[in-house]
Amino acid sequence: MFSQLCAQVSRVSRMGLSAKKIAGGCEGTCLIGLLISATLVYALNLKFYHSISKIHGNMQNLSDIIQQTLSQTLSQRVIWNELIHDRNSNNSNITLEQYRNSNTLEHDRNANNTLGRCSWPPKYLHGREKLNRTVFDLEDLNQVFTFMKDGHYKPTNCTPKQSVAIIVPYRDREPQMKIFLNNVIPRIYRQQLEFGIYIVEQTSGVPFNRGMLSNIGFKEAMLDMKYDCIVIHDLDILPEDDRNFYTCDVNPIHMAVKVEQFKYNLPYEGFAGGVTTFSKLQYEKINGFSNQYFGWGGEDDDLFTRMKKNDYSLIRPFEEFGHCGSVKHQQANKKNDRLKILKYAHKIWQKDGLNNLQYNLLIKRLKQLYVWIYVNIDMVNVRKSLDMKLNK
Ligand SMILES: *[C@@H]1O[C@H](CO)[C@@H](O)[C@H](O)[C@H]1NC(C)=O
Ligand SMILES: *[C@@H]1O[C@H](CO)[C@@H](O)[C@H](O)[C@H]1NC(C)=O
Ligand SMILES: *[C@@H]1O[C@H](CO)[C@@H](O)[C@H](O)[C@H]1NC(C)=O
Ligand SMILES: *[C@@H]1O[C@H](CO)[C@@H](O)[C@H](O)[C@H]1NC(C)=O
Ligand SMILES: CC(=O)N[C@H]1CO[C@H](CO)[C@@H](O)[C@@H]1O
Repeated sequence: MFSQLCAQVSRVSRMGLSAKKIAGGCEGTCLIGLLISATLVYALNLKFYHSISKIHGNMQNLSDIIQQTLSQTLSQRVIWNELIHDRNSNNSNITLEQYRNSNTLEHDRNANNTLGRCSWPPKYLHGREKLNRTVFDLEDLNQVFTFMKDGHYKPTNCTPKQSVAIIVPYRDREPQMKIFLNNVIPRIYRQQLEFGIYIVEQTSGVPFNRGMLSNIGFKEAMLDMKYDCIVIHDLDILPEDDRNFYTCDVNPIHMAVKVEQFKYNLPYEGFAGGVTTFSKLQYEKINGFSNQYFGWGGEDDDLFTRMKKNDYSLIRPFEEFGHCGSVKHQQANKKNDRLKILKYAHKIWQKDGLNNLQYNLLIKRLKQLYVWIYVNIDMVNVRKSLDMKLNK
């Protein structure tokens, strides 16, 4: 039954693609043919959705998704089919389950909203663009991004596909932060998503703890609103292409696939650093990041272990558009005990992470372009809890 449906999906997407090719040199009677094939594409989609809703009878009523499908223009349909097609082309053959869930996520959000959905994929994208590396004052950036308020933006004339919390672990990199804001904000804005930006800053003293700051950002963002999706975002690795969508799927998504500092390549298959997205549920299931990694590195490899333990795979659906610029700063000191802790990653993940997170929130302040969170982390205490777990 499932393979039958799979075949149907791929037939639909193939038809979508061929319809586009035909449209190129088409006039007169040919248009009638085109109309017929368009109707066929819709009919097949309709049948497809109906089959799914029959299988998952106890899931949501999909009828308004079908309505939405029907009301989209043919050209949008074709683009969407291409997108699905792209995802399939390389490693990830999108499963029915994935396809269904990415729709129901939208469905839930929009259950009783009177605004129409924002078009998806978004209409006014720029594609790949070099980073804007000029450092502007925050006051100037405030004047540019007047649509931002309290570190938050929501499209006003349509319902966004998802609401996304961008979490940025931070310490002592002010110029990079300004470049970050000036590049990331317009790209997410063009994707017509609802988003909040959280700059989570650690006080000076003990070594930087990217994992723990991410967990804190997650907790604090979810206190503000029920975000669908959380993006853990390095300050110095910035997407150069707005077709790399800041969204979540049924698996965590790795966005920083082709990073400038690695000559626009993936350094290794399990690389989970840079920019990674999780649904709220996924982040909670893997128990967030480990809190134990102080100093450079380790936490992202540990994260990969957590995903595998929960049968998630880290997917790269927008790999083709995954170019990211690196914004240089001084090299961090890479000497620490991360390798020792990594050995225990598979043993302690359930006891160390979101569920034993303790921090001292000093400041949480809404600025125009971001929410500033300033925290103190007590390294001795955090490590104590690790010792107890290892000795058990
Ligand atoms: C689904 O919703 C439509 C329109 O709201 C309604 O007509 C239909 O009866 C619903 N179907 C189910 C199975 O609830
Ligand atoms: C995708 O899945 C279909 C149906 O299961 C299978 O026939 C096909 O070979 C798969 N394609 C790839 C690239 O894995
Ligand atoms: C949907 O509408 C109902 C009734 O107007 C309201 O109580 C509920 O909060 C709304 N749900 C969402 C998710 O906005
Ligand atoms: C760089 O950013 C500033 C501020 O957003 C903008 O005014 C300017 O046009 C950008 N420069 C380029 C070359 O895009
Ligand atoms: C992003 C990426 O690796 N895309 C590749 C997917 O597979 C096709 C065909 O094998 C390649 O041409 C793409 O470069």
